[in-house]
Amino acid sequence: MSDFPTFPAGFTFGAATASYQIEGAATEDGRGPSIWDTYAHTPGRTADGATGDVACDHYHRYPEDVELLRRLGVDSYRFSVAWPRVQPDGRGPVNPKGLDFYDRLVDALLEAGIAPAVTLYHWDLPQALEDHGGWRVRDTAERFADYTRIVVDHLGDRVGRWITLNEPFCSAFNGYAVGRHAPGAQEGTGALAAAHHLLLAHGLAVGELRAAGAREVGITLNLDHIRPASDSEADLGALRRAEVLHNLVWTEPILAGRYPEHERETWGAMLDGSFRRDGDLETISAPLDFLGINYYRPLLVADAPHQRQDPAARTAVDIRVREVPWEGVRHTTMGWPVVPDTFTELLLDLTARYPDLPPIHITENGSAEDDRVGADGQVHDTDRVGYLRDHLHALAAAVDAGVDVRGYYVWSLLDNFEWAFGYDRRFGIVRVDYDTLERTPKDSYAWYADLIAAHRERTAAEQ
Ligand code: GBH
Repeated sequence: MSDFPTFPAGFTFGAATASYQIEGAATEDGRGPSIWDTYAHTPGRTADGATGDVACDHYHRYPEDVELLRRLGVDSYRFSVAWPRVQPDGRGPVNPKGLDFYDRLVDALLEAGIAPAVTLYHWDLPQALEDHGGWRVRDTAERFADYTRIVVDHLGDRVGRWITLNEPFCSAFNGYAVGRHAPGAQEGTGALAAAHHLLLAHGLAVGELRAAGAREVGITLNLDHIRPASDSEADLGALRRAEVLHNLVWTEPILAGRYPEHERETWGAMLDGSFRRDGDLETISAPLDFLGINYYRPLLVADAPHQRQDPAARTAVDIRVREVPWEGVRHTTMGWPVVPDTFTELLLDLTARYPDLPPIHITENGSAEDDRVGADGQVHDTDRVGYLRDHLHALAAAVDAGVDVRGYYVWSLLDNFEWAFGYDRRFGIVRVDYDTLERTPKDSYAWYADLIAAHRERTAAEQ
């Protein structure tokens, strides 16, 4: 009991998921294909050829999942809407059956006393839009604004919290430069254009959400706490380049209305690119009610040679940086080092850099662990409990130091489709048996439920 961190009254506790990772029902009720259907069905792209065709079958089992949330005691549930369910071609006609599903889900949540927090885009771009250039082209940002209007017109009477994009870093750079996410491209300027158009899509969507009277509007970024492998000039240079790639390309336009001016050699296209138009940065920097942050692990970086000799062949992530292993700490099954203090430091650094930062919601935090079902049929995931406990303590330390954090969403409610890793990595606080689709709450679920209950009891007593 005493190892529970404490948070201010009114703090939001939640759990998060994303459409393609849990829904399944990939061809049902008029859903169109997304870039992740295409990617996952391409041989060699995902572990064991895993796809989201069935996933957790949440599309059919959502009542059971809402009941799990209710028993957990969360204030809020963060899920994403699949664009290709709502607009199968990414433009034009609306698919009413797709909207119906989110209607049922939102109503079930409200019935259970849980506030829905909707992410409008968690990586499942309609394939039809990718066929016309995807995020490389400006039209996709404009189509996203149309789609946003459709969803907010439909759900805005019942949904208060809106997140435009989840981790545009991943969409732009994993998708169009590293190639380990859909659509699997490895490009230079194409990936930088994608980054800009994602930012623009965010800004245009904020405008639509405001026009519809949305209560709370934000975006979710995966920001990193990055350290140099040494204090050599070369490694400090690598640190500066990595900080632009991971953090500043996103925070500078959104929070300060500008692109980072340094490291011009690497990022000049963001400043001068033909894909930019006057007024874009103004759109992108529209004020937000909150900033969502996903945090998992710190990065250690060192100077490195370019991956490709020919400058014309270089991708946008070929920035002479290599990741160095973080020694002397535990690593999760993602291979990620567990260093909870870096969570506090990230939040303090961010607040120091942007004094006018909007309130923060931690929209994801959690760990993939080597879960085993014990002889008693239960999952005693002590490593995950330790990870959550230590990161919540680190978060409470940031709050105590004055960082304005309003909420925390654990990733994830359920074991699910972990992108290129397929079903091989388990992040859930509820186990999913992928043969029977049976759900079994893990020890971490019980621990999180107890933490929430203790918070309620303590803050009620304070009143
Ligand atoms: C978040 O991404 C996502 O929002 C969430 O969907 C995801 O499940 C969760 O974290 C856990 O990863 O497939 O080889 O490119 C955080 C960034 C994206 C980093 C997926 C790891 C997998 C490596 N993660 N990536 S690969």
